Amino acid sequence: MRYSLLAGGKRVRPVLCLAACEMVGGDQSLALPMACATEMVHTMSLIHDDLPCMDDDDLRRGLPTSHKKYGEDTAILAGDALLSLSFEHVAARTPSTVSPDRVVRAIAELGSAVGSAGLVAGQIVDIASEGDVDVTLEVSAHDLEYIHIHKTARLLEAAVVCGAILGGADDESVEKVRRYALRVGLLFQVVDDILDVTRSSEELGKTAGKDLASDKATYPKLLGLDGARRFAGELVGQACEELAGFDPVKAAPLYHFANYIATRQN
Ligand code: GRG
Repeated sequence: MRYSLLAGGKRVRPVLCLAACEMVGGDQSLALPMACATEMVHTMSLIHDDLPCMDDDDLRRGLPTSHKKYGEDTAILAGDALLSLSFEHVAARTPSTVSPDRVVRAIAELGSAVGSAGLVAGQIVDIASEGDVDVTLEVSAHDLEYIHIHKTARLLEAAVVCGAILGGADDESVEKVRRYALRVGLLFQVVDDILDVTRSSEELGKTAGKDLASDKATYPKLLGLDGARRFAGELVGQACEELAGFDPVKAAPLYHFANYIATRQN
């Protein structure tokens, strides 16, 4: 559990959680256990995603994957234990100044982002659509968005929404940050797809990268590189619109985060 959790990574989900808590006027200590929990859930999903029965990856965050280092049995159990600890940590460690009602709402948000309407749903559809060459462009774009919303955006959404709930946000503000996070989550993946193409083009010294050549559905493949870039621009604009009603100084971290995701180079 420690090996994978403390291996590094960008810590995007905890940072978003704390930034949302502060944006709505809460002290970041109120959301710190939840911020840690989102990273535990994320890390366990990476451990399971890397297993031989899933993506079968050897490296993660620059180190041998959990199953390469400790064996498949231990890796599965480390993931299970991290998932369990994430919920225990929020329930046991959230400061008692946060009302039990808010803690329970936040726990329900996190649970929904993980299960059959969240990460697991995205992974199932991803596995089912692998190598599916018969899908039309329209269906494929729909599937692609479904996979990204569930595999990536839902947990980012939960991080931001839980930060806001624990920070004391009213219902309207919670829904605004939810829409912000969904746009940013999708943006994260669109930019990932664009970078896959541009990076591999540079590496190969060619105009078409490996993702344009592979069977895997990606945004540049479905919309073209310029279309994917336009889509990314629309998403960042829509995400930032949702922040318009908040104190601009307190909203600055979330505003800049969306722009960072849109312009990141790695
Ligand atoms: C959640 C019960 C449960 C099971 C797991 C395997 C699985 C079901 C889901 C796969 C989820 C997955 C691996 C999604 C990819 C998400 C993603 C964008 C990963 C990369 O995130 P970064 O870039 O990584 O934030 P770092 O290493 O920086 O944290």
